[in-house]
Amino acid sequence: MIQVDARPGPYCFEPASTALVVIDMQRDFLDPGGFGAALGNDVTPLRAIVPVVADLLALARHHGLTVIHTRESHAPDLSDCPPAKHQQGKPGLRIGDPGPMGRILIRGEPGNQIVPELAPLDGEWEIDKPGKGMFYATGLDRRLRDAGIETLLFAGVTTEVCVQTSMREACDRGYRGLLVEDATESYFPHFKRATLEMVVAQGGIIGQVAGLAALRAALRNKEL
Ligand code: TIU
Repeated sequence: MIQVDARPGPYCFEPASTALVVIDMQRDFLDPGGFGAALGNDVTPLRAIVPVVADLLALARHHGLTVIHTRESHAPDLSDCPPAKHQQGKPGLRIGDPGPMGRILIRGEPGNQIVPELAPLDGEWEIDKPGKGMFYATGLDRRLRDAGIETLLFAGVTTEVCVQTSMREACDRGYRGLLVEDATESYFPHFKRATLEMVVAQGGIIGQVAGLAALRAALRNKEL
């Protein structure tokens, strides 16, 4: 059993029953001209975590964890995008509209690809999700159960939207989650800080938090 020095207490997991979930590290959110920028955000802080997420991916791959990549995406005919979601955001910059990287948040468009530095490898799971949470309309719960996955390490963007939603959904379904705090980012630093506090408050009400260094140290101890 691996034991990570986490907050608010130790986080224990077995690599064989653990998946790393990298949420939505796609150009739509990280590159200028994408959905995140279209919403009025500075994408620079999100770009900055790419090397950390790459290191986390390398660590997970080295230790044989299941690796899952998600993309927030919709069908070209928007049949999986409810009007309420379509109307969110700034007027005139909607999901499905043409942008510099193709249609915004549409499956298969250049902007919908995971950034090349974090590209999925053969055999890793790629989950296209029409919601903010990774369980809604994806069939992921069944797949995780079939694979014997019980614990989930979370990384990606944005901390308070898709990452936190997915972590809460996971908690409700009986998975124990660890948020890797330097491998997640928000357009709003205070939202990230608040999310980390929310996760660990009340005895870890929806999961736990640790940095990549603590995770690495725990895995290294296992090898000694
Ligand atoms: N806008 C924002 O902060 N996030 C999203 O719309 N999607 C994700 O978090 N992936």
